[in-house]
Amino acid sequence: MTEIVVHGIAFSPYVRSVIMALQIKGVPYRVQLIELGAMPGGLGSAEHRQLHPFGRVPILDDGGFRIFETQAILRYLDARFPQAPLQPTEPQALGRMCQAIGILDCYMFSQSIRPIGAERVVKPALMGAAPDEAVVAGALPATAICISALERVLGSDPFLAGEALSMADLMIAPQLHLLSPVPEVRAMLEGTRLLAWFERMLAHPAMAATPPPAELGLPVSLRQLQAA
Ligand SMILES: N[C@@H](CCC(=O)N[C@@H](CS)C(=O)NCC(=O)O)C(=O)O
Repeated sequence: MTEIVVHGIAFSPYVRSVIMALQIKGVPYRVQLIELGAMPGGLGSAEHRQLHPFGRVPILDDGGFRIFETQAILRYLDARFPQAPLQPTEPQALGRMCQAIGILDCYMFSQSIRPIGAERVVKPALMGAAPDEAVVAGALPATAICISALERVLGSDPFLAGEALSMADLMIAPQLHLLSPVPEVRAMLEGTRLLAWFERMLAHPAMAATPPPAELGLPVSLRQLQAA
């Protein structure tokens, strides 16, 4: 088999989604970390942009075939390694999966995860810098809309697309994990079915096997989340 390489940065929830999929499918892989900072080969450098023209991660390299955009990577992996399928075939389940991924990619990442995650989690933990609270406050209304939209997609099922784990769960759970230490987000999740889903996802072997860097201080269980 050709070597599968995931190019990424350590705390990226999108990169984690790809690694989780590879683990669930039992496919061997190697992670190639892209350094943070202005250096040759670093995030956003000319070398990085040769792999990803928008300077983002993850990028998957399968024996020279390169692909970026997490949901494209996951669909590619699902076709390439059909064991443990990650996409439902039933029309409504498929629609729900795609809708949840659309909520993340079109609204939630840019309007909620990126600003709040950067200010309240990444900046203080990795750079020792104080959060810009105006940025956080500005992102909270969109966060509430995203959580309520995902709650509606989930309904009363165990997973976002219905009875079975899908790409949508692998994409949303690591993102929510990044925001889970944020008190305002925890308050929004309180009493929701999405919180029960998140607890199930935190206990999933692929989540447990891909912990974010310890410096971020993310909870590993709901109990730890509630105690924080
Ligand atoms: N739509 C892209 C989003 C990827 C993305 O934004 N990744 C973040 C890390 S979670 C990133 O590369 N951030 C680096 C930056 O913004 O400079 C995907 O699905 O892969």
